[in-house]
Amino acid sequence: FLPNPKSVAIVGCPFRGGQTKSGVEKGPMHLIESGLPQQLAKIGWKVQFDGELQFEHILAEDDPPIGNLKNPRSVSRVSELVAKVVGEHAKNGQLPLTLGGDHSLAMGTISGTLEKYPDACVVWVDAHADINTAETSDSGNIHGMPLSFLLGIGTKLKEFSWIKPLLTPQRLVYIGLRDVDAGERRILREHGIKAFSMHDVDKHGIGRVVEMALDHVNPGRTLPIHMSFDVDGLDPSVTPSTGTPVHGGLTLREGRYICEAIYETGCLVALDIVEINPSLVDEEAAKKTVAVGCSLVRSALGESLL
Ligand code: 6HN
Ligand code: MN
Ligand code: MN
Ligand code: MN
Repeated sequence: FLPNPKSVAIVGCPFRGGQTKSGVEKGPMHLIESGLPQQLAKIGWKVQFDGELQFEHILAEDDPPIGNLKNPRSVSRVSELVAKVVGEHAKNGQLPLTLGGDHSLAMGTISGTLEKYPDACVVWVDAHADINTAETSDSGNIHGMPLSFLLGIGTKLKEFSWIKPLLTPQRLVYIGLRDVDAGERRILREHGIKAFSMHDVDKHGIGRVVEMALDHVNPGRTLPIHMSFDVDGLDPSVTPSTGTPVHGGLTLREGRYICEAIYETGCLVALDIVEINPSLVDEEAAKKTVAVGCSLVRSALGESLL
């Protein structure tokens, strides 16, 4: 499925409305300014980047909570636009690389991918399951909920009616989980969704975990893969500048290994790197987190393959 010649379209999404900490909207520009497009060109990719998407004009002026959902209209409109842009690039035969921004954007990116590849599977790397519904969420932050919308779990809201719940539970797999809310555990169990926690990584090693994850969602390695990578899946010592850090995460090598192994399948069709917040901690931490973000993308696009 990898485009030939290798062609990537960078979709910069300066959006923070899925959570409450400011700064995550600056993630994409930091990745760009630290040289990500040039780095990808250097490893053989034709890179298209026409500037970040502009969201100001579609952010809802008046966006009171719906139930406990914060900024629901803004999140919905932004991800609807992202879905269109990602879908277009996929249809053009490019690999859409979405730079976040918070993880609510994945409603858009995965919708865009499924538009072109209805049978795509999703590899979700994260400390969190991001599968709360409006009913189970304590925070009301929609970045903790994108997968419930994509799977069609929970109350349907007319504000999100553009989302086609095309993702199925058996096409989703997690790696890196270690902070899963009680309601989310229930959802994972009820829907039989496969998750590899940090406990599994410690027990089996990352090589075996990625193999088991792929055997579950993509047994013959014949289906397209959308990888959605939340940098808080890595340990906070590796990616400190992120909004919801959780100790005990993946090492840099484990993170890069996941990316390399996905690239090696030849099935990668779309990639998200989200939740880098350069305004948190300090400048050194931000630099480090951005550099790690770039390295994950390069690994997913084949840098380490000899
Ligand atoms: N993320 N489970 C928590 C919540 O608010 O629902 C944390 C979500 C974090 C989301 O990191 O993308
Ligand atoms: Mn997370
Ligand atoms: Mn939690
Ligand atoms: Mn996430």
